[in-house]
Amino acid sequence: MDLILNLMDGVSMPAVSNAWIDVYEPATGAVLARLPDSDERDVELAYLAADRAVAGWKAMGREGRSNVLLRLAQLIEDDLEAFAQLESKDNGKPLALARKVDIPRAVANFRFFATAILHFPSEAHVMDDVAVNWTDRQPIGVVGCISPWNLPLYLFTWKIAPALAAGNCVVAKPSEVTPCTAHRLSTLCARAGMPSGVLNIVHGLGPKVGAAITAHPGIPAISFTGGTRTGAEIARVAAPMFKKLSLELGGKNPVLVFDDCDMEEALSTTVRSSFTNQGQICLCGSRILVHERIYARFRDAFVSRVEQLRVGDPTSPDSDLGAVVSRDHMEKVLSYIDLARTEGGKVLCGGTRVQLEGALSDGWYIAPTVIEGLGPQCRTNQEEIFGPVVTLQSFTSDEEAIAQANSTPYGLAAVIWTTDLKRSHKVARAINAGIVWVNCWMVRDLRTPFGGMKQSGVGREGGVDALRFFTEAKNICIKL
Ligand code: TXE
Repeated sequence: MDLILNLMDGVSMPAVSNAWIDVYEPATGAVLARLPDSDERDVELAYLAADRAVAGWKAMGREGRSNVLLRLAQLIEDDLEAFAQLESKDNGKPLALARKVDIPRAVANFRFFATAILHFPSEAHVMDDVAVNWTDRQPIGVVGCISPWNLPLYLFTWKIAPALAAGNCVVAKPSEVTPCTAHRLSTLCARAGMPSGVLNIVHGLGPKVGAAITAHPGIPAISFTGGTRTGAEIARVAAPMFKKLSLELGGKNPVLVFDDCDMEEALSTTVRSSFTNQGQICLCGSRILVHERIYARFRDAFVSRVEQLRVGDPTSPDSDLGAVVSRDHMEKVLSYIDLARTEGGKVLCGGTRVQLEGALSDGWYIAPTVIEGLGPQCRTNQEEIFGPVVTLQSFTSDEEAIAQANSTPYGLAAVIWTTDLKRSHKVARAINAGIVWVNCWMVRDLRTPFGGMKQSGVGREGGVDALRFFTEAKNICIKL
């Protein structure tokens, strides 16, 4: 049984309570590891270690910090296969996906911000012969990074890389559901030359450890990715403390398929945008809106492709979908499929738990599910399901498609399929979402602002947006 340990001031250690929480393997339902059941005492120890390390880490300078993060990236890349196997085991996602996306992207996150910090500009504003202003961007100090279970190492590093590059020290909390790769990363920090206390990882439950980080008076900035409800709770605590907040929350993303689209491209990509990572990516497209002229053709072709998808052993190269992340989440997703039926939806394929054989018989698998016959305002089309479940709806005009796309409390991402350039500009600008893809999905340039509006979050990650979040801007005005 693997023991996950906290990283405290450069030392791997259990929680002060010496209590433990079980971590499960979604593919089999078996206990995979045990996790420290940390609490506010561990958060305080982590904060003190980070606070002690701030001056030294800042004094290393951008180049010094960049070299540490580049070495860490290389150590992860050298160990990619082990990280990928661990991520797949911990999250239930196909091993092929962890190998191709999750771990390479964690490496890219460190490399991107290790170099971005070297080019991070300050501005100057010259007031004729009166004065010159320059913007001094200093690290905040100790920052909190709280991450979810769907892309564990990918999103954990998406936060800590810019925080560290900018010169902050970090108190981080990965999801208690998928702690394994963050723990493996913690064993590489010293080898990368990262001084003790620069990165501290406190494992445990959100309402205990995450809440303690959020409420800690010495941690003035919190970067969070997770559910909208949790984001609201974090904001409730942090707002009266005037903390800086970056909240990357849920989504209910529309895919708009116009009748002039490249049908083959739209079909093959929409299968991916619906079911990659078992639909557990906040950027997945869960509401597919199709022009009525091509609705039947698209629906029939889409369903027949979805029926070909194989749900199976995450370690098998033949599996397109693995297991969803937990029993609770499986039951939540299945309850939404029941709700869809109750609301009058017609399940065109999937709609059930998948029972595998042998050691996998207790795993948490759901068949990729396509539902039609529901209106835009029903709960199934308003609430985030965050599993392998999509709905199909039709529209008759650009205006109706835009109205449907904008008809939920979320505003994270959207996909538009059309070959009409003018329409793509018009519709993309009319959709209330932070990220809009046209004729593609999940094409990501790390320099771009990443995040959503409405109940999908506050603030943007990525590129200079992340470096500006993790620094304080000071305007210094000097008389000429
Ligand atoms: O979220 P939770 P989950 C969304 C996705 C889905 C959810 C899945 O759409 O809705 O996140 O992640 C900690 N104070 N996104 O279920 O429960 C918890 O321990 C402080 C959107 O994990 O919110 C975990 O570490 N922390 C996103 C983390 O918060 C608390 C991409 C997230 O847990 C806490 C990925 C509390 N009171 C998922 N309670 C995007 N937009 O990019 C829990 N936590």
